[in-house]
Amino acid sequence: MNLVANTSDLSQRFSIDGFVVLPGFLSSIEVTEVKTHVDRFIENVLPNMASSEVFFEDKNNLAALKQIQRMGDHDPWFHSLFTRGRFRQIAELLLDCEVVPKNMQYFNKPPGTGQPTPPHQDGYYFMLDPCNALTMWLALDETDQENGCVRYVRGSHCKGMRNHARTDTLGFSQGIDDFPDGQDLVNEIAIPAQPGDLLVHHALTIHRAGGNLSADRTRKALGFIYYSQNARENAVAHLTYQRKLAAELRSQGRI
Ligand SMILES: O=C(O)CCC(=O)C(=O)O
Repeated sequence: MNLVANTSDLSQRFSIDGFVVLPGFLSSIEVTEVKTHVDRFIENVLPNMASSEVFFEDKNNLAALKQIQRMGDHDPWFHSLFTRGRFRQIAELLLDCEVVPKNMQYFNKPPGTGQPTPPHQDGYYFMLDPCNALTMWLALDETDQENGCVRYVRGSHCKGMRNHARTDTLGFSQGIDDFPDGQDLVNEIAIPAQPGDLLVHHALTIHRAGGNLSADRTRKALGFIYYSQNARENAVAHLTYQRKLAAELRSQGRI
């Protein structure tokens, strides 16, 4: 991709739509390299992580792994991918300032069991003031409506924060409680993706994803969360919520 030639167009589309898609952001060789490191991480690093950072659709089944938190904090290769180079460069371009790399995540929806991602705005989880942040979503598999591609509500980032309420979805504990309202579905767009495509959305953009209805197709992706350096996090409220949630999930035997 020619980053320099496309920068003003990208920024404009991001500010109007609340998301942008960068097809082929990584080459197939680069995707293979990332996937090799994901496999290495799962084999060598994941076994030493706290259960509050690793989620399974069925915690007795490694093939049902659905989410890993803070990969960059646990592994130098992912730390470097997250904090240097092209991903951070795009975040700084779209937020138009220096950024704080906050959380790098792995997402999978295992075939058959991968649950839908509830409609939400990431900013509700982030607890920022102002809510200036973005999430990148890097496809590692071919993704479509059958295996649960991401769906964005175009322009929703301009309409403020919606009410959220507790969900039963592991890894996405809050969802918009009145979704869909009148215009949500009209403005919603499903984004099929190829391995290496990068989707980027603003922290106020409403998004969700279907479950994985396929018999044998995984739906693997990496998420990169960057905050604007001008956004202040309510760190105490955030930590308190995370601890309460982890205690609840542990007492239910879900993590
Ligand atoms: O992978 C998914 O299903 C959704 C990811 C998501 O909601 C996010 O990256 O903010």
